[in-house]
Amino acid sequence: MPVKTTTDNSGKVIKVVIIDTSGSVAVVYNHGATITSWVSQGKERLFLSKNAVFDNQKPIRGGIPIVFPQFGPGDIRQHGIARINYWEFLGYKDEINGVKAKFLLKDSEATKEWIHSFRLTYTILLSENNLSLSLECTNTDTSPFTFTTLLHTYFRTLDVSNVKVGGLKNLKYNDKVTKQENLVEDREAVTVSKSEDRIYYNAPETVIVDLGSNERISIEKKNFNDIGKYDTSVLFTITWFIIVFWNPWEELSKGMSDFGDEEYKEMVCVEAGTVGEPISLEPGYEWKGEMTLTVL
Ligand code: TA6
Repeated sequence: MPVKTTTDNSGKVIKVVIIDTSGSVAVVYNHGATITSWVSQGKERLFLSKNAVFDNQKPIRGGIPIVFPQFGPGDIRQHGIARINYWEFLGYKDEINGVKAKFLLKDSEATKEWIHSFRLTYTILLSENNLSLSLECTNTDTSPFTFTTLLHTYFRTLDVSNVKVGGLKNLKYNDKVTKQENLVEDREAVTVSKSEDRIYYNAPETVIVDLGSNERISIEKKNFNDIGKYDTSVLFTITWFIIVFWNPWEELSKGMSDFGDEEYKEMVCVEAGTVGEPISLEPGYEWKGEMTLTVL
């Protein structure tokens, strides 16, 4: 059985376990449709804090939270409403290239913090070495809206001092720790030895995350920076492809109740999204962004 679901007393699907024939497993909590585990080739690839809270109030600390419709602080809560709301499980399909599961978040009383009408469809395709994630946002409102979105991936590492992220050299970035902007990365491999919070702009198609212990994962974007307008109702706007690089390090993580002591040594966030230029969507139009994680 490629998908196992857990329901609450009211019959609501609250957890979905997706299993590929190769033995890869992805676990999705419908609290934010957050992938909390991705086991590929027998190894857990994502970090999940031992203090993560599953109370349907706080976002889950770890896995792949969905940031939508706002990256960071702003008019609504930090990182938006998608990662703290219940998503409907739309079902799955056992396909040749893996198992595909779909989830849906629509505007409701629970999302009214963001005033717009929208549909957000999340498609997870799990296969032997890959986890492909696709977000489609449709403006079901009567007026245009803008949004930013990002997949806030927490990668697991045995030792953060061995992490090297390749593919960011020569990119412009803003450093949210030092508050410096328009810097240019000059390293072939970006490493972590202190609190880091950087936004790299106009990232390449593929970024390689070397997690040490011979574990490397590529982040391949598709459509996150689509340009042009198709002759259907699909508008692929010109968007920035961003990589956010974050590790709170010791001091900041100590201030987070859902971050265990020393856990900062076991994770690095390398996040794909479009948080530079907000995406503007006309009524009836749809935006789509895709990311594929591949174990190399
Ligand atoms: O992605 C990096 C970041 O924006 C950091 O600034 C930090 O706030 C992190 O996200 C975690 O945010 P959260 O709201 O999940 O604690």
